[in-house]
Amino acid sequence: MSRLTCYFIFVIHFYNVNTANILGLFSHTGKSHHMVFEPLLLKLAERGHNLTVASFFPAINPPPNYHEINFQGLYELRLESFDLSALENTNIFKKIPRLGSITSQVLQFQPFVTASLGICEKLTHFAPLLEALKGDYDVVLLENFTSDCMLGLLYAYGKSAPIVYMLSGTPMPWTSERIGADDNPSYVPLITAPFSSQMTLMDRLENTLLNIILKEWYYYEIQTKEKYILEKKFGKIQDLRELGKNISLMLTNSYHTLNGVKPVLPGMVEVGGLHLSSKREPLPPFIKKFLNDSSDDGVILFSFGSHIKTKSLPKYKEQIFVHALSKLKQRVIWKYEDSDEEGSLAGNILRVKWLPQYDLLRHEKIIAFISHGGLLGMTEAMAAGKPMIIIPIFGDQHSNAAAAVEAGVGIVVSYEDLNEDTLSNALKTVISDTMRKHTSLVSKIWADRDISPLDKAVFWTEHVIRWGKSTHLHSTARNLTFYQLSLLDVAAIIIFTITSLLIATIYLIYKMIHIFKKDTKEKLL
Ligand SMILES: *[C@@H]1O[C@H](CO)[C@@H](O)[C@H](O)[C@H]1NC(C)=O
Ligand SMILES: *[C@@H]1O[C@H](CO)[C@@H](O)[C@H](O)[C@H]1NC(C)=O
Ligand SMILES: *[C@@H]1O[C@H](CO)[C@@H](O)[C@H](O)[C@H]1NC(C)=O
Ligand SMILES: CC(=O)N[C@H]1CO[C@H](CO)[C@@H](O)[C@@H]1O
Repeated sequence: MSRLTCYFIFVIHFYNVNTANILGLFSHTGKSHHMVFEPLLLKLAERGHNLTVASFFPAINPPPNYHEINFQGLYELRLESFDLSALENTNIFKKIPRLGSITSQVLQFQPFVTASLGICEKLTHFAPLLEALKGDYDVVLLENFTSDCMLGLLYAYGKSAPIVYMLSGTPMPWTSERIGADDNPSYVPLITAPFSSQMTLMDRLENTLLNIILKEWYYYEIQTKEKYILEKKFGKIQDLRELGKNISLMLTNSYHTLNGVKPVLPGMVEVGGLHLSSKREPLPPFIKKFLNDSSDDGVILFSFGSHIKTKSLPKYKEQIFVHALSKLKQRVIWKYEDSDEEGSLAGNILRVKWLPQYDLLRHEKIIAFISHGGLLGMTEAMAAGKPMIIIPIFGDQHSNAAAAVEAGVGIVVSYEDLNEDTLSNALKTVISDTMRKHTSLVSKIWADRDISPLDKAVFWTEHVIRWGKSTHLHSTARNLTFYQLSLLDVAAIIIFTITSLLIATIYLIYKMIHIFKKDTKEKLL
């Protein structure tokens, strides 16, 4: 190819991508979800694309080619709203080993039904969104979590733009099958389950049952009800489960070094870490001073993230933390909303209202992280190479934690059975030299990639813009039925054939023995 052709191809290609009109639809109300995708949206804008973004979290100082539709006020935001005291006496099946685990994993999704349907109902009447849906777009970016309302809306408006699904964590039980990615429950733990990829027979039984139950739950509790809401306003629309198969690409906020190795397809791109910025902001002076004044033993960071209300921690549990932490040589910084502006210091523990988590994790004085297992915080700790104690509470946290343990960068401490001894032992391990060295090694492997996660997300989004609506990144597994995919029909034929042969052989042998016996009897007579 001549240099000139190259140049032209470059120009055409650049021009082509440069003019893309991008629609981003993010109707989830958790801030942490949006934080993952905003860097991609801003990067796409920086590359000259024309963005229209609908979300609950407007960007700060967006560029002129970044147009926003603000969902704020449509629904209550989930910021520091999760009340830990609700966990004290919930599920009545809790005491029954497997049943308790299965029911609580299904039940924890129930609040999402109300939220997703409530949002769907409001969105179908939200004029700014409906106005934006009239525009022409080259690609639509969607967050997928617990709703497919947007898919139905796009369908109702006859939008044929290709769709890029963004997952703020590892895939939900009902997402992999959309593009035909394998989620074989024998070694792919469900996002809600506390399993690593190595499961016992009973774990696999639980994992398999939940895999089936949650897919059907989603179909009947969410997709069918959302379809009903949409049809009230727009008339007949296609089945949302079918519409889900028309997406072109999935970006998942995970990376196998931290989240475990799972089968991925070309259409399932792991971009875990895309929200991390290499920029560092100066630390608040009082935190800086606290770090500076600490000894060489280092400091431990403790945060339950942006969604959990720390002060809802029952007093007796708070005391367990305080006792275990005050015995340490290390100092502790604890994110605790109910503290003074300048932090509340007691002994070696500084409680702060808010903390610049990633900046702190990268600070050389911070040696370990106590976390609830939120994926963003864990990704940050992984990037910074700091080992973690994980106290998973709900949602994907149990599986995030199990994967981190498998990777050797975390220790799980149960929230339900929290006590001073287990916590103290976990602290001892996590600040040990062995664990810190290993985590630092895994962190380097995690960071060693062909291309940065943000550039990767940009590349694949533009790939979809260039090649339009097509499913060339999917596998045909998505069109197979359950029995075809699990080869139950083939197994049936094999088992039938073998059994028939076996029966025939036994029958023949029996017959021959019979004839032989008759023969000898006749001879003897
Ligand atoms: C960019 O998007 C905005 C808002 O959706 C739209 O009004 C405008 O016409 C678009 N610009 C171009 C050049 O397509
Ligand atoms: C989904 O894709 C299939 C196959 O490409 C196509 O026949 C169908 O019309 C699409 N449905 C929608 C709603 O785009
Ligand atoms: C922290 O300590 C270093 C030297 O140990 C000193 O130069 C710096 O001014 C101190 N910063 C603060 C905020 O106390
Ligand atoms: C396409 C899609 O499923 N989008 C959904 C992703 O999750 C959010 C949060 O629940 C929904 O509101 C979106 O509609």
